[in-house]
Amino acid sequence: MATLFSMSISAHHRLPFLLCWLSSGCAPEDDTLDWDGQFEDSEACFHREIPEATGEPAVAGTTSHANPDERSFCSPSKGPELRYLWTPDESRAYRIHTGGSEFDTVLYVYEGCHERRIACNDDHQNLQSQVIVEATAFNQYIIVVDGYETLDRGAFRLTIQ
Ligand SMILES: [Ca+2]
Repeated sequence: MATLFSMSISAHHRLPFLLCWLSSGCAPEDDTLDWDGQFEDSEACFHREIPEATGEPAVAGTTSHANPDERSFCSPSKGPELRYLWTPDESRAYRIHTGGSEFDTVLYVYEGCHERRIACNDDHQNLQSQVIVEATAFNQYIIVVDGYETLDRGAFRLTIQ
C-alpha cells in the first residue's frame, strides 16, 4: 500500500518539479502539495513524518486538501489541518513555528498520538504561531498545523529549530 502510494506521488511530481526549476527560487516542499487529503495509513494518527529536527523550514506544504477534523486545545481551529510525526534525535528545547505561512495558523503538539498535550499557540508573530517544546530524544511527537477559521488554509512553512 505504501509503495503504491509513493509511486503515484512521484509520477505526479515531475511537472511541478520541472516548473520549479524553470522558475527558480524553489522552497523545499513536502508531498502534500498534490495530495488528496487521506491518511497514508488508516491506522496512523499522522499524515507525514518529519525525518530530522533540523531544516528551515522542516516542511513547506499546503493544507488545501486536508480535512478540518481536529480542534486545538487553545483556540478555534476550524480550518483543515495536517498532522506530522516528529522524532527528535536530541533532548533539548526546540522552537517550532509557522513563520512564512500564508494564512492564520494554529500550531499544537502532542506527545504520542493524542496522549498528552504539550504545547499550543494561535498568534505569536502576526497570525503565525510558535511553541517552545522541551523534547526528549527519540520520543514521538505529533505536530499539528491547523487554520484558525474555515477559510484559513493553503501554503505553510513549519520550522523546527
Ligand atoms: Ca493564528
